[in-house]
Amino acid sequence: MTTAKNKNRTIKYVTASLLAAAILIGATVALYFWQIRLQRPEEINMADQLHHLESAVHAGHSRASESVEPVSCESLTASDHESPIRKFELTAARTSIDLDNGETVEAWTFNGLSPGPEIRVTEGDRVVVTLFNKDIEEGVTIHWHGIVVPCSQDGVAGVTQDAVKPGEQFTYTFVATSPGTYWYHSHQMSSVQAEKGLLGQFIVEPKEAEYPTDHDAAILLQRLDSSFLMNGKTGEAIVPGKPGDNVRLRLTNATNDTMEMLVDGAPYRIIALDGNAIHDPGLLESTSFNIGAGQRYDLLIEIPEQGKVVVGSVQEESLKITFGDGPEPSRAASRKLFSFVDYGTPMPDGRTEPLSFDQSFELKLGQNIFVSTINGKSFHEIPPMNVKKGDHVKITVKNEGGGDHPFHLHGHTFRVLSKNGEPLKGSPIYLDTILTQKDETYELYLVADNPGLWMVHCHNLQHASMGMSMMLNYEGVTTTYRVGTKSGNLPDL
Ligand SMILES: [Cu+2]
Repeated sequence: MTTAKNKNRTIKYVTASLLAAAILIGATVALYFWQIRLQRPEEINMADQLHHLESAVHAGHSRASESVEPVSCESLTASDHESPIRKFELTAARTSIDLDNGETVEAWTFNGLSPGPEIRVTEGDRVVVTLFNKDIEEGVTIHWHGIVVPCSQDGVAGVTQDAVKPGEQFTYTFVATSPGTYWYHSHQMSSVQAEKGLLGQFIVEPKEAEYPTDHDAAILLQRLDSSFLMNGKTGEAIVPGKPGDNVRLRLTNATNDTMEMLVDGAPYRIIALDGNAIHDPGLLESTSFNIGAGQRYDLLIEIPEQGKVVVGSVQEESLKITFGDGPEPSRAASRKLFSFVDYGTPMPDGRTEPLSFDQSFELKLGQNIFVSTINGKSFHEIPPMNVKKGDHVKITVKNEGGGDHPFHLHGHTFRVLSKNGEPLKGSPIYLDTILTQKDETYELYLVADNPGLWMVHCHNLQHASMGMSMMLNYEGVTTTYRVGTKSGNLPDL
């Protein structure tokens, strides 16, 4: 009797469990396909998506609408310039790479390398880069991360150009006006192509050095398939130098993760963020810093009389840059975390930002396991931020969870006004990518001085591919290119 009852109960329990599991699996599959559909629309014009709807993100006042002459993104090119021309060629190809840890990776490379060749030019140079695609079937582009280029040269598939297919080529031309540390990567299926290896560093040296520098080393952190690499190595990278030398270390985070970095063996200064100089940067000791995905930190370190300096990753202990000779430094027992809120000093001219803005936008970044959202919407469903040339624009970014969201804007640098309501107290901070962490709010300010169609997205490219990607569009700018499965241009997939 009891056994039959138990059996019955078991059957009921199993049936209920199976039913619950089926519902859960069904919902998961439905959500998955909904997300796939969102990522792969058939055909979208990113210049006029939802222009007819009232912009949900628009929270400020708008100037009286004057009619603006339409102009195509394609026609916005580098102005004629008498600057010296620097030519480069980058060929994208499938390449098998043998790593120093013995693993072989089927990578996608520029000129057979990942990272691709370091491009180093001087402030004011006219840069001409021809991209060839040998055999990447989905097509390739190059986006110049952080460099302010004209719209037609921004390298976003389906917005500023078509993806360059095998056997095709595309030539980028722009003037490197601002010295600093930048990088480049494909912006066709970026979450796939950057991780497959289509990226590299781009350094614009200043005409006149701001700091005495004996060695200038660019170091790129990347993740190639499952391995974390620093300049292509899974282990130690060595920078030359002798005691007393000043080393400028240009660190680029091309991974999707926030990397906490430590400097042991010497005090250091953070002299630039995203290529923008810090005013009056102080010496830091026993201080680590978080470099968000897409960001760059320039450090200045003097090699001590005795001993090594080690710049290492907290999460990936094997990843380190070493310079100097002698005993290994001991790791600081306790450490502070760097914050730009009170680093450096304000500019002596005390320049402040306008008290009123022509446009104000509020962007809430959110995420669940399938979708990443801005104001609850994803990708082309997010109304663009529409601006006019000359607008003073405020963007408030709120991280409402789901992880770190390094927020990246194309075509501009912005100034950080405040963090969690607290105005910045030190040096003015200009960035193109700001690391936002859970529950943080930042107010950003920019002058709309570069007409075009500009992507705004999370630089955890996985999040961008899951929908955390939108546009900042200038009124009147059009594009002949289309995003979607019809054209094959899928910039953030
Ligand atoms: Cu994100």
